[in-house]
Amino acid sequence: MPEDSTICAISTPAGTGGIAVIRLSGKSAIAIVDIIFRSPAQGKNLADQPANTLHFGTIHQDKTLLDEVVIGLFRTPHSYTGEDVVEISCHGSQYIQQQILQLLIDCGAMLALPGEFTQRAFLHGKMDLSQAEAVADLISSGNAAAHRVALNQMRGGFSAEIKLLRDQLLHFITLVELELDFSEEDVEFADRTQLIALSRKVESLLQKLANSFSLGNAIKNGIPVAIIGDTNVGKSTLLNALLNEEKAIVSEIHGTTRDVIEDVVNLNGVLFRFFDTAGLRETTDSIERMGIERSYRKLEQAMVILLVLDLTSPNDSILSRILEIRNKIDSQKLILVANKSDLVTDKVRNELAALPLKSNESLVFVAAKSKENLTGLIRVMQDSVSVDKVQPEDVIVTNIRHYEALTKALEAIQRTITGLESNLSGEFLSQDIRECLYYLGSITGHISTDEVLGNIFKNFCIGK
Ligand SMILES: Nc1nc2c(ncn2[C@@H]2O[C@H](COP(=O)(O)OP(=O)(O)OP(=O)(O)O)[C@@H](O)[C@H]2O)c(=O)[nH]1
Ligand SMILES: [Mg+2]
Repeated sequence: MPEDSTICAISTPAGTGGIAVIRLSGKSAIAIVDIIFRSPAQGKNLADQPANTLHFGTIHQDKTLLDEVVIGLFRTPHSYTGEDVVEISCHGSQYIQQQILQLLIDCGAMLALPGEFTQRAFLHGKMDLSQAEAVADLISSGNAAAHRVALNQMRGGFSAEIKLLRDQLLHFITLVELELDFSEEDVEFADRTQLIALSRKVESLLQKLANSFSLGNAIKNGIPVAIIGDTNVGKSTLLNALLNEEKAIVSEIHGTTRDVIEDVVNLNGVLFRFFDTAGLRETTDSIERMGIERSYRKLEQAMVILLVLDLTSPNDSILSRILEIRNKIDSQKLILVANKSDLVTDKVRNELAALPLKSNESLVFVAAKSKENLTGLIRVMQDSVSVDKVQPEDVIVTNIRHYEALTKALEAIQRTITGLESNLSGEFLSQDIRECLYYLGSITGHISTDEVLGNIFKNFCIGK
């Protein structure tokens, strides 16, 4: 039980830094540290000190001095976990960190499990489940957009949206269930047209949140960009240039790349996930054909498509490829990357530049081999995605668990609407609304099982 035990862990990353922080949480946190801590002020005990204060002193192992430290003192309920919390800032030596940790365990503290500090914060009502999950996202956020979205979620933006939905549904269900209580009298408390309007509002909010997941996922894991085109046009050369690394094999032999090659890179603060694919051509080679099928699959899954064109190829083969790919995509951004600019004259370039483009298309001239105009291409890629336009207050779903719950809640509210429209009895309506409430509750942790909690917190690092 969290109430009984006091946990401890090193909260700073493994390795040697200037300082390290060892954290304790629980009823005996202050008493345990008092055993090993000595203040320069005679007779000073941490137990007598007020909350939110810092104390300089030393830590002793038996009679020998181990380190000079600063102690941060927090008292229940005003701490990260909601319990008494002590943070020991010591020097960064791994030896010192381990010795202090061992001393704390000898004095009765237990080594914390991954995420146990945050789990305790959740159990003590300091944050709901989606906020706790955002802590992990915030720690791992590696770009500006991911940071903004995680911070908003941790501070309760997403929870507030879910609470709003829950409140509306609770109002709804109260009306319907009241009606059930008075079923003998055949009264109708809940005006059906009003209920339909309310359900539609809930439906559209749920839909908006669920739709935000593809952007949320892109922010967290990188915007999926497929590099597509004929064989030998320079797709792998372009991938390597973007990654600034010799990731894929490049050669003048057609059909060099046969499988999808994937890597993530942060370009000017936006995370992109590139997929270099097998070149498109007619082939009798069954392995190559499988590779080409994968290329088309990546084309469907990507948010941005870089269709690489070899400017030295005949004009009509370039055009027919553009037409083919155009017909295969709908809302995705298509960037025509006219490659090998270094090998052609202005006349060739101008011919392609005269091609009328659709609103979701752009044309960029590059020479991947010499990295010419790579910055121009990166700029067009960035402009084509809304990731860096994400505002701090935008609620964007980044977590697959939340997305799945939202989808289930959406299905339930859609059933409710159908039910209302076909005059279904209150009993059945209330079942569907309860289901919708259940899934919303599972996001914030109003409804949770030990199994769900275990799964979420085991992915945290120890010390958080
Ligand atoms: N001159 C010039 N050559 C280039 C350029 N980009 C690529 N190449 C050359 O074109 C050839 C094919 O490049 P790759 O990157 O392997 O082409 P690919 O599209 O990945 O080919 P597949 O994997 O076979 O589909 C290589 O010899 C590259 O050096 C460029 O901008 N200028
Ligand atoms: Mg290749």
